[in-house]
Amino acid sequence: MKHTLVALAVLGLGASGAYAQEVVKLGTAAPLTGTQAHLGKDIENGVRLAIEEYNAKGVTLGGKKVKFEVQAEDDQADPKTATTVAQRLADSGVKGVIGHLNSGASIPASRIYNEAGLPQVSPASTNPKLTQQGFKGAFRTIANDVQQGQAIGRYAATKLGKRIALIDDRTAYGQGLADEVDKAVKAAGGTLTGREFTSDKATDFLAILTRIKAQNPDVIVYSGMDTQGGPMLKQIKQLGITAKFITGDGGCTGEIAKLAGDAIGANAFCTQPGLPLDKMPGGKDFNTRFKKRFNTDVQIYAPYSYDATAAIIEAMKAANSSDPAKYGPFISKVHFPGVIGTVAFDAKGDIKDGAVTVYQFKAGKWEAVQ
Ligand code: ABU
Repeated sequence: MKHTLVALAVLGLGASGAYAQEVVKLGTAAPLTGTQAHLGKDIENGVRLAIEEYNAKGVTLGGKKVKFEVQAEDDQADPKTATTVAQRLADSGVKGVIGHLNSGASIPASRIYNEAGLPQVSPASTNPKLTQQGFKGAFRTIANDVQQGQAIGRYAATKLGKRIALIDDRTAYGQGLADEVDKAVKAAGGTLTGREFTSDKATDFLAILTRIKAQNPDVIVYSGMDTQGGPMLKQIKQLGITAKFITGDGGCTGEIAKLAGDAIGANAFCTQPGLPLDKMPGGKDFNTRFKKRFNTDVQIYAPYSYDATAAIIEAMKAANSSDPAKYGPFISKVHFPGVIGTVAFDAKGDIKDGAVTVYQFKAGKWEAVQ
């Protein structure tokens, strides 16, 4: 039943007569509504662009021309909803999943994909646990938070100041990254003045920022998403705190600047696990095609979701099959020039040679500084 729904043979007319074209459905899941919808849509658009370009080039599997289609699901950045949409994707017979955005969604969903035998490639979830659970089908095209946490902690303690206050949003991403930053700050000779918590729904940070102000840190490290980071920067300014501010990829967006308004400046830094878009081998050309197709800028994750989709399709081509049981083992063997660089995975399913870039907010935008 599952297979007849998805591996639906449709009749088309080619130059030489009738041919059977098989529809291969891929799933993608991310927050498509709510405060993180701009990032979720970025992921979905990357998937759509990849699929449209593969369809235009033409892919033949098992002797049949295939047409890729996308089933996009909204997980609302919520762990429970993520498991519901993961089950829906598995039940509707998609052949692989690109997603989710949030580690707190990807990790619980990964259990369902694993049970269904469905490969999952996340373009954004950076909590190390995703690929440490022993699930053969779990991959990511973005460096993880061990690498990112080390970069933030080391940069903060060696370039921005020794006394560091940490805030995290208690999500799998926020807490996990903050734990890595904590270790890296200490390893680099810095001191934690305090560690505060908020949530990924909060808008008022005055109480925790007042406590942080009393600690007089050189740097505030915020481990969470841009929707909280923007208002937090405003409240940092409101309280007259002059500490430098650094955040990870969840806050390393144009959106945080929009939300912060004039409260963001050269005191603000962020990191992204990957190269800047214009330094990615395929970045400039990707940016042009993406803007032409969607009339919007890349937020952050679209190149990673484009390459995640490509990894699945390249594995299908290598296996000459869209059957997850047949092509799944080929994902770990892919090695191709993607937008982000060479796409190849280590034994756990993490992208090989993942880089981390540090940015500073200068002249109205994020500029790579390291
Ligand atoms: N990597 C930052 C945002 C996504 C996550 O939760 O991992």
